[in-house]
Amino acid sequence: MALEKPEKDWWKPLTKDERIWIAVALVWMLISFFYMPYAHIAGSQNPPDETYRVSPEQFSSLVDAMVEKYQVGEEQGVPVVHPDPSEPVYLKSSMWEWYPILELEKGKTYRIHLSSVDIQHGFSLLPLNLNLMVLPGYDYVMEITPMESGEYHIVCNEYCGLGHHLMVGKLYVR
Ligand SMILES: [Cu+2]
Repeated sequence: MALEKPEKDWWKPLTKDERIWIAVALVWMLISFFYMPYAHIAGSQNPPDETYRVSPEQFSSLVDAMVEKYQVGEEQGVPVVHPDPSEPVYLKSSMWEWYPILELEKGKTYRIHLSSVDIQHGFSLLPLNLNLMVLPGYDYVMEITPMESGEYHIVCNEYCGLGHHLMVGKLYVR
């Protein structure tokens, strides 16, 4: 097949179907456009706005102090910690581990401090859809009140190297 010149008058008026689809796309685009600021203000799904600078060394020592005070068990070398809701709770991410395993009480409100001691990781709480970026040098404070008891998993959703797929932590709600 030889290449041919395009038709001179390639433009044809829009058909009815095309007009409908353009209208649908336009309306949907406008809904999305206005919904974003609305959800930011009215929805309660914003990422935490309480953050602090923290060095990996400082953060590690806060984690270790909590583990020493509230450890109640151990699973595959990772301490299980049952912290006091009135005190800050720390969760450390590193290649390729969430540390420690937290055991929380249903209906109590906790302030969980999240940070990484090496590179960027992603906190993803399953089966809930709670996702946060975890960065070295920053302490993110998320306030949570678990409402259902059970066993939850924390998966890393930010590719962080060879062991990324093994980076699964646990969280218990009793
Ligand atoms: Cu990771």
